[in-house]
Amino acid sequence: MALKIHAFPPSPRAFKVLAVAEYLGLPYEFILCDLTKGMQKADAYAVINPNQKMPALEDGDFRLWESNAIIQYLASKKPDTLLPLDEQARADVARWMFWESTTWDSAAATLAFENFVKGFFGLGAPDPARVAEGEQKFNFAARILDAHLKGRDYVVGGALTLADFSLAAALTLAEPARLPLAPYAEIQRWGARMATLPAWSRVRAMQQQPAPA
Ligand SMILES: N[C@@H](CCC(=O)N[C@@H](CS)C(=O)NCC(=O)O)C(=O)O
Repeated sequence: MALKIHAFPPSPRAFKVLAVAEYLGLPYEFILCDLTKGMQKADAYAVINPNQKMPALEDGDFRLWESNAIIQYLASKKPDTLLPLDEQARADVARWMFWESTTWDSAAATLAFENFVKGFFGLGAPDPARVAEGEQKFNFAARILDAHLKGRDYVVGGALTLADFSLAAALTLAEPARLPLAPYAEIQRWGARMATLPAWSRVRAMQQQPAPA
């Protein structure tokens, strides 16, 4: 039975899940969880994810939410591809994915909400105080990631891992979220490399498709 992925592609959290599934060539059924229609609030969906948020995954009776947990599960289907077997490299990938959840995603999401999501959902103008807070959090995190990427093509070791997918997903909203990336040449270089992946382009195309009526 194919995996089912419930996702709203414009969201970076959905993007990372779809991009990993595409990269690994895993057969999956894409189920649009259209946030513009409030599909995440449907009773049937709350059974899959009681947080009433997407993304979520179903693998037979097994249900999983939290985008980083989902990509970890997807990678476990193709061992030693995006999740190294070496224990220290694996811990390093986990470190960056936790940092993504606690620090990087939270900074990028604040700016995405103020500068993009509010307009998208007609929720009013960006709040300058929240934008300033988001920029401060983003700059704090971006300085760390940019310094780490100096001299590296990928976040962990010399190969592509889940850490790259998890972190780079936020860059897909860089423009509308107005992420202040200009000072961070290393992040831009690494992000441009990620964008050359065919899996990346395929999910970018899904982001651009209008939701079916
Ligand atoms: N930490 C969660 C965050 C999931 C999340 O916040 N999803 C948002 C969109 S990016 C959502 O579905 N929001 C709908 C709502 O809050 O009603 C993950 O990474 O999966």
